[in-house]
Amino acid sequence: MAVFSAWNRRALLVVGLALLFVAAAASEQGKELVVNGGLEGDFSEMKENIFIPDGWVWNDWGSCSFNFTRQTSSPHSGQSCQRMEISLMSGGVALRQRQAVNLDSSKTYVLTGWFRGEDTGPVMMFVRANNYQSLLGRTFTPTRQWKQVRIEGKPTRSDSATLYILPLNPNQSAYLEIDDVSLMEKE
Ligand SMILES: [Ca+2]
Repeated sequence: MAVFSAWNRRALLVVGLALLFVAAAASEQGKELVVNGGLEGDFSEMKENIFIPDGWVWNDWGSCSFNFTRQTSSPHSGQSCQRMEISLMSGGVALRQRQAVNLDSSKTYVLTGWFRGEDTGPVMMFVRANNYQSLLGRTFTPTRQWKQVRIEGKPTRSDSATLYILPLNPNQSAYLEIDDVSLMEKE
């Protein structure tokens, strides 16, 4: 019995330590620059068939057809994520943060997001300066399962910049779902 309870205590300690490591991995240390990265709360109807939550807006250009909706079916976390349905003829559409942030080229940033989708083609997640130059980011191709994209690095220069998520060349009837977006300035 004494042996059993000693083993039990050790098992509890191991589980406790493992949970500590999980918690450390889940929350990167630093200053979060994304507003409502979880895409939670009320989604406002900004235009017909365009529902977007606080902190975010959209941009579109050229000739394309799309809608933005609140997806509540198995979001990556919380109650909701952002769904984009796109059929482009020419031009493009992006989800972006409403507010620009100031990036410092002497600091390291971690940009992460969770994505799933179909027929999106390559998607770019990046932080863009006012002159359209990308300061930090990369392209990736989502699958139908949630997958995290993580980029760590220093911006190419110090500037005010805005976070964009942009399908570069979606096929007809593409959809993209977005959740848990973060831009962390490391300490
Ligand atoms: Ca969420």
